[in-house]
Amino acid sequence: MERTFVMLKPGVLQRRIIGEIMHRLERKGLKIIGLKMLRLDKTTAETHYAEHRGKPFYQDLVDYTCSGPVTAMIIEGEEAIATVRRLIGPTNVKDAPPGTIRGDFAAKTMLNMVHASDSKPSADREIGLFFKAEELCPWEDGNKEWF
Ligand code: FUP
Repeated sequence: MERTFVMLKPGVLQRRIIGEIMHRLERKGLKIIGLKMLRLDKTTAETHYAEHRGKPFYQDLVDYTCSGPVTAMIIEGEEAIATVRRLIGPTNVKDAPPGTIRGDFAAKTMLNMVHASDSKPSADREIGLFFKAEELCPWEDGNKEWF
């Protein structure tokens, strides 16, 4: 079992598709074990995207991420990190095939709807940045034989 961090960016809320995106994760058989809405301050957004500091899109990215509430989730499942990344699709929305979240809903890479951790170290770091230990809600899965 693996845990990953997923953040629905402000555009998901603006477009009223939080339910649609969560539905895609759930119907794959992934488990939501942490969930909250929050508005990021600049420091948290800069920490989250620290690897991109200095790149031409960095400031716009931080500003966009702080422009409205985000929906933060911890998702659990077998190979959850890679599975969620596949459901989301490539960073560049022009490369994102139909059927992926970015392929279906995003027209601009800056506004590509969803962030998901790309590795185990990133997942651990991002879960720690966004969630306190007591905010996690692990649960037993009665349907696990199906997935
Ligand atoms: P991802 O892990 O797929 O979210 O992609 P990155 O961490 O490489 O990029 C983070 C965010 O920066 C993307 F979601 C959108 C933005 N970005 C751009 O706007 N232009 C780029 O060329 C690359 C990333």
